[in-house]
Amino acid sequence: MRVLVTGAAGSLGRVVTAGLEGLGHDVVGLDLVPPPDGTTFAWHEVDCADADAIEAVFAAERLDAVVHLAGMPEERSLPEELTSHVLTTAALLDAMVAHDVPRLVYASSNHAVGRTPRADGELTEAALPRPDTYYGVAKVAAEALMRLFADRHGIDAVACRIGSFLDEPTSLRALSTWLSHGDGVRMVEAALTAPAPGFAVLHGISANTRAWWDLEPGRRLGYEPQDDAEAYAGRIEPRPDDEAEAEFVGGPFATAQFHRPA
Ligand code: 15L
Repeated sequence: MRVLVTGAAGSLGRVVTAGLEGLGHDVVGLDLVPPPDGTTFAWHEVDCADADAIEAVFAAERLDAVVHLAGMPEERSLPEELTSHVLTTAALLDAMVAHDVPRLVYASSNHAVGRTPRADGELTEAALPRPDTYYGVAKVAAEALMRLFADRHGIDAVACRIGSFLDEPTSLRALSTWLSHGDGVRMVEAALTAPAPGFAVLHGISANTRAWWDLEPGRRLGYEPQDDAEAYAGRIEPRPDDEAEAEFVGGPFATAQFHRPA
């Protein structure tokens, strides 16, 4: 597959581009910044929110799929969030329809449902939107766009509600929410290659012993995580925030200190 990866210079992007190349895909990178040293695949230095620039990339490349990882990873103002996550996704989806690119894999986030209380029990992919931040609001809206384009245009669109993509878990919460590098690649590969998923949601976490987010939606798409944060449990020091972070899906994004003006 020839796959456009947005946010290719980011922490997730670097791992995913290398992983997809290793799996035999032909990768095309896209980012606001130049390619990391040593990059050998095609690269476009483009702002994903610029629909004309995105259209030009699609006109220049023959693509089979898009992996959309670009976007600010934390909460900023509502307009910035909507630009970063919603307008970028819309620009890509429009170009996909115009150029017959049938599949989008999207780095959505647990923060789309981050205000869901842990006391509600296991988190399933059917959880209603319950964002914990404007970041989460924008992820919900991006997922809604994906669903619209799946229904209206037949695009296969997999929203990966990612937990904590880190080299290794660094907090008590991350023992539940960790997504390892290897599982991040496995997750994207499954979402790229699952037969006819339509619009689908999966939880982007590893096979963590302490996980309380349902792994079955991912398994139905062929995502079989191999790593377990428990291997690092002995290294995690308790922190005063642990209790508050355990209350909601979104952990620190859902705590009382995290309120921002729109
Ligand atoms: C995310 O979606 C964020 O981009 C990242 O900064 C972390 O907060 C992560 O979720 C998480 O929930 O650990």
